[in-house]
Formats: sequence, C-alpha cells, structure tokens
Amino acid sequence: MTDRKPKVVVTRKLPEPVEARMRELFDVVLNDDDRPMDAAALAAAVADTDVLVPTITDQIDKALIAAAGPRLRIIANFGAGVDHIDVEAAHARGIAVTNTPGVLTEDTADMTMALIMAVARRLVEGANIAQAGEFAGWSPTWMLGKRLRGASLGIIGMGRIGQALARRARAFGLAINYHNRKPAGRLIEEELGATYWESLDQMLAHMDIISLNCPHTPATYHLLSARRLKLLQPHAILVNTARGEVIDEAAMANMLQAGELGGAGLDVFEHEPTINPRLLKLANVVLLPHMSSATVEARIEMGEKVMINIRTFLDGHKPPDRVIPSML
Ligand code: 8YV
Repeated sequence: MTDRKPKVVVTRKLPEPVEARMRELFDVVLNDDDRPMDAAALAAAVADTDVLVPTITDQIDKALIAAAGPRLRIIANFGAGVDHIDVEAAHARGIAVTNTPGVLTEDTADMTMALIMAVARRLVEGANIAQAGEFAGWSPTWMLGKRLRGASLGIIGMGRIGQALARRARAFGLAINYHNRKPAGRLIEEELGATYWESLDQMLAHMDIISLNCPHTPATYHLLSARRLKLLQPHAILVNTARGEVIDEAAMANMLQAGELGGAGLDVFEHEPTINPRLLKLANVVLLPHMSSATVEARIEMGEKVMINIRTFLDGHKPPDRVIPSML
C-alpha cells in the first residue's frame, strides 16, 4: 500500500464505531443521511474510488461494474449475501468481492427460531389481542397453537445458519431434517442428530416446519416453486430468513389465503421493501422487516470484517472473506 490512504465509498450509514475507525484508516466517503444511492450516484461513486462498501440495498450489476473506473479494486460488501452483486462481472474485470459471513450466524438463527415459535404458538396474534385491550378472559379452547416438541423441522441449506438453527431446534425437541446440495458430513449429522434428504420434494412432503437457510443464487431462485409448495402438508409452517426470491411469494400467498398451509414466518420478501399485500392481513403469518441479523453486535462485527477484508486485500494478501464465482 502507498502512503496515500485508499478512497472508500460506503453506500449506507454504518454504526458509529465502524465509521470512526474507517475515518482513521481510509479516505472515506460516508452517507450521513443514510439515503439509498440511486444507479447514477453509484455509477459516479465507482468511477472514482479504490473501494466500494455496498449493502443489500444497492444493485451492483453488470452495467455498474462496467462503469467502474480503473481505481476500483475491491467491492467489500457489508452483509453475507451477495446476490445483489454480479460477482462474475466483477471477477472478469479483476475487481475482488468480499462479504461478512459468520458474524451474523447466531443472531439470524435466533430470529429464525423466534419465528418458528411465533407462528406455531400464535405469539403475535395473542400479543395484538392483549395490547389492543381485547383480552376477554381465558378459555380452554382459545388461542391453541401447535406443540414444537416432537415436530419435524426440515432445514433447506445446512450452512452456518442452518446448523446454528438445528442446534437451537434440537434443544426444543424438534426432529432435525435437512436438504443441501451435499450431505453435511457424518460428524455434523451426529452432533445435530440430523437426517439428510437428498430429495427436496420428499422432505417437503414429510415435514411439519420448513426453514429456508440457503443463499439466493440462480439455482435457488423459486426453489420453493408453486409445484413444490403444493407438496407441503396443509398444517406445515414455512419460515424464511434467507432471501424472498427463494420462494414463489405469490403462490405462497395464495396457499396461505386458501388455508392450504399452516402458517408462515417471513423476514424477507421477493420484492423488498414491498410485501405482497395479500400477506399483510393473514392471522397465521408473522412478518418482519428484514431484521434477523439486526443486532448492535452483528452490525459492528460486520463493519470490522469489512475493514479487515479491505486492509488485507490492499496490503496484497488474500482477504479472509473473498467471494469467487465458483463458490456461488
Ligand atoms: C443484512 C443479510 O442485514 O447479510 C445478509 O446477507 O441479509 C442481512 O442480514 C444485510 O445484508 C446488510 O447488508
């Protein structure tokens, strides 16, 4: 690295300790009012910077990468998912891409478990009644949910978050099943007491609860298609803390409305921040505004990872969280 501090453009407001450290390390352009940058602002940014730090709200597509100036060497994403970045186009132009895995695993798994419980035990429905002052008295047959202990959970995607969820779910007495491109290996299966289903269709047909914990890639787009959703049992609960695009949201909304699914806990949506209006009014659905990894600790650790990736790369070494096209 030369004496000149590298220029870093950060597209959204980051936690104060992260921004303070970035000011020390880099010639950094911060986004104080946190307004998402449009395509023109992003193009202007990449035309004249060494480093771009985007988030999920930025579209780093082929056209934007083509507009990058010769200075741009690394796109250090603030976030684990990189489906908003054309990693292949960046790679072809010799621009490195990194992400922030690991530091949001436990928080995301916590929220996934919370959604499973919230839907199965009608937590939000009950809280809304109580907080609206509409609790008219206890009844033996009112607000009945489904017991978790003994239910079967099918995890789609047994990476870090899938495994962290399995550990939690096991403690609640759920039977752990999973589908993944490849089996997770004997040691992990033994630790988690997890059963591998090579056939996603078969697993879907047998589970009480399904949780999506895989990345969004061309291969997982609408993985839960209208056809596959029909394989679920009518009492099944669907939980998604991964990416909205992995489920055919319109087909899911139809089925929830028609009572063909037991319920859904959704933290992510196909066309964020828009949520399919048919999902909004359903009692058996718990909706969150993409907040599974939203803890102070995760956001600070994500920022630290971003800085480590930038520094390591600009110092001429392999950044710890480099993403290359063959990994996707
Ligand atoms: C983050 C996420 O909030 O890291 C991810 O992939 O989906 C989120 O939990 C987001 O990416 C921040 O950019």
